[in-house]
Formats: sequence, structure tokens, C-alpha cells
Amino acid sequence: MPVDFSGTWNLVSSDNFESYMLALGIDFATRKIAKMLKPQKVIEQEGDSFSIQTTSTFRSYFVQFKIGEEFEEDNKGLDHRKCKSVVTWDNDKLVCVQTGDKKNRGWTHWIEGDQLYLELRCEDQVCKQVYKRA
Ligand code: VL7
Repeated sequence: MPVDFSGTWNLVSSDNFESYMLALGIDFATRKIAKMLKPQKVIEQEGDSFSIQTTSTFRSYFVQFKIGEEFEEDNKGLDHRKCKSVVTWDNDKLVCVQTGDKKNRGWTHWIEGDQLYLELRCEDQVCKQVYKRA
């Protein structure tokens, strides 16, 4: 049985998010607001089809994909840079590579115990977030 990411998850910790945002070119004022947020993720997983809705009081972001199928990502409301994204399995980890203007951009999700982990990468910065089931 593969891991099931489905559910509602609330942010409990975020490490190096500010530097990750800086690497993405997010302006000062936006960073100051964004780092105070406690986003919630609602993940739906059906076979190899996923949707991830990240919601906060300031901005929200929705993405939908199938494992191994490249898609255009607009990063609307985030840094607005378009990229070609593809998500694959690395054992029980979900690995997204976001190819575009920014080098080494992508993220990885995995579950340990009742916690959801997210590593966000951009250039030389890595942000690590932990979410708990709502
Ligand atoms: C998405 C934020 C900084 C702009 C607002 C911050 C709003 C809530 O890519 C992400 O998640 C993946 C994996 O779960 C699925 O899309 C993370 C947040 C990255 C980058 C940009 C700051 C303004 C945060 C949407």
C-alpha cells in the first residue's frame, strides 16, 4: 500500500522560509506578512492524481497533477514565475522538480508518524516545514 497524503494539515513549524522567499525574489513587505502565516494544506490523493490546496489569510495556492506528467505551473499569488513541473515518487516521498528561471527549484513531501513534512528548495536555499493533521 502506497502512502496516502490525503487530509487536512496545519503548519506547525517553518525553518528558513524567509531565505527561501528571498531566493524567489519576494519583496520585503510581502515576506514580512508571509512569514507570520500559518497555512493549511488540503491534499486529495486518488491513485496517481493529486491536488494540493494551500490556504492562508493572505494568499492561497492550488495545484493539481498526476505522477510523472509534466504540467505548466503559474505560481500565481506566489512569485508568479511560470515553470514546467513534474512530480514523481522517490520511495514514499513525493518529489517535485520545477524547471524555469530559478535553479534547483522544487519541493519534497513525506509523512512520518502523524506529521506531514515539506522541503521547499530554490537555488541554494532549503525551507523545511512540518504540518500536523487538523
Ligand atoms: C507554496 C510560498 C513565497 C510568496 C505568500 C505566502 C503564501 C500560502 O509550493 C508549495 O506547496 C507545494 C507543496 O505542498 C504545492 O503547491 C508552497 C508556498 C510557497 C513562496 C511566495 C509569499 C506570499 C503561502 C500559499
